[in-house]
Amino acid sequence: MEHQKWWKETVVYQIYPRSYQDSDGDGIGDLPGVISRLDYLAELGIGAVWLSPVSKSPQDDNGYDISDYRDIDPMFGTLADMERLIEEAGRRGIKIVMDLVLNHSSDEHPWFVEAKKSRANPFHDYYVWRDGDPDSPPNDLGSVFGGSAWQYVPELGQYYLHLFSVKQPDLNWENPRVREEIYDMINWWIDKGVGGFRLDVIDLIAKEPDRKITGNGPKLHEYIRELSRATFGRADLLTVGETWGATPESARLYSNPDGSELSMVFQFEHIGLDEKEGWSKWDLAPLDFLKLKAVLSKWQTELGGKAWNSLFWNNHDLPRIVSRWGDDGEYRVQSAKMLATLLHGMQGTPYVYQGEELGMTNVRYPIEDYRDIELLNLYKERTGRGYPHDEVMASIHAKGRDNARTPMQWDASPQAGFTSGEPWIRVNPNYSEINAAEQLKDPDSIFSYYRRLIALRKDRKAIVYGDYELLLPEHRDVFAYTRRLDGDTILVLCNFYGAHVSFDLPGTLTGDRQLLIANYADEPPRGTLRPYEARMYALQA
Ligand code: TEU
Repeated sequence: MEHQKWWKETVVYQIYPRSYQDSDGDGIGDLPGVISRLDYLAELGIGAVWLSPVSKSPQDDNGYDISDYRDIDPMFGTLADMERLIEEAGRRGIKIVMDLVLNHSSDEHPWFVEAKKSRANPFHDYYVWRDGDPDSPPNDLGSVFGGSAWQYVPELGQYYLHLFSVKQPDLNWENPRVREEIYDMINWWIDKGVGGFRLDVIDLIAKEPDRKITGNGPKLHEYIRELSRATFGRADLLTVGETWGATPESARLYSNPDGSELSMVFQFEHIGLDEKEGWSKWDLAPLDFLKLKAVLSKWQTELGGKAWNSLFWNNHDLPRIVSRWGDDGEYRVQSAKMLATLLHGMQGTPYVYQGEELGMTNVRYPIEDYRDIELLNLYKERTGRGYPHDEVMASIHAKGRDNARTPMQWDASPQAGFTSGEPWIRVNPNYSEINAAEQLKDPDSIFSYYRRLIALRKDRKAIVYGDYELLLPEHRDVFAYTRRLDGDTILVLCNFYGAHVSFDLPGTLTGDRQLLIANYADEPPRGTLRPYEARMYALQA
């Protein structure tokens, strides 16, 4: 059986602080706001909160551009608020997982301010510089947010590398002093009692820009092992790396059970399955369902016993899953519950992104109402290149990151109870129907369903540690699998679409069974499922 670990048995809830709860009426969520919602989180039953960055930042990329790693941005509160959050959460059995942005800093970080002063400055080498002429960048490496990844600084006659915005210069991990500074900072946070870290784009830190290698550089695992040894390796923390380029092979290194690297990584192979192959996330294609089954199952079996999966549909960069692969119209409630069952039944640590537990949906705003730098750059770039406005908006409505960033829908009062002021981004107009206050009272709500799913993990070890096996790989509507541990067999049956379906299970799985959870009140005839129906059973041995 798998090594037992607290972070395998828990469910993590991601909070995007600027959109969670505002406490002071400035329209931006903050730490006292999060503290005021800890009882809600305790009721849901989660064991850890991953907090998107709250460090000091000019907010060019909503906090993923950090100018002081050891202080809290005044918009979110103070260091004392952060300490209070760690303590108050701890009292409710919830650990705080911080977001570490180690690939780049803000250009307003004192290191970069110094680095830009001269080539001889002791901080110059903290970043990645190349000589060049004003109109010929070192090469054609592109930024994830559009345009060149190189920015010219005339006073130095040099370019610096920024894989994200120009205000996010890449740190130079080849410089041992950079690594030491980072380790000191992480240890400082560990001593404050955080429960773990999510490591932003950690697979980019070992880039070799001259060879146009960005992800998975040759020294990547060496750096991560050093990082772990110098910091979190000494404590029993949850560490999760964001790795867009992970493969099952590399994940077995990142998440080696010997503890030399990280607890687990976020892999994104399933996330790209509704894009035109070889294009970008904005170039839409219908989801290939058979491939989704194959990809998720491959990760289950290839990591089983050798590494540990993270399980997620959503985060602050992704559209809302119920709008994406469920049905946010007629079957919103059923499909949200089905998607939850499918994911939480697998082997790995589930992550719930704020509002997912309410079935919050995507938005369709006019361009003026969006705030995200990636989306706004895309709009400018594509309309500039002659793409029709409607086509660009269709991509934005489907995939824009602001879908996930609209304010949390707490209740039916103005601004969904998120703020008493003007929110930094418009509230989804459906908040009077979809909100936490309604769902807390309703035993059939999506919230109540998540709470039961999360509770189920706590009393069925097979859901946490059991071996996974996919059933019916060729079925075009049904996603079915088993989990087995020491004679306990769990059977998960999900209809991924909105029509009635039938299927045949292998004879060994058709005996007596006990229902653990389902999104319809009564049993369907054996071998059939209703629209978006999900059922989880324990099979009698
Ligand atoms: O995201 C990494 C990243 O590559 C994303 O920008 C992703 O490619 C994009 O959203 C998909 O189009 C991390 C953070 O999660 C993201 O919020 C930050 O903007 C980014 O790093 C830079 O720190």
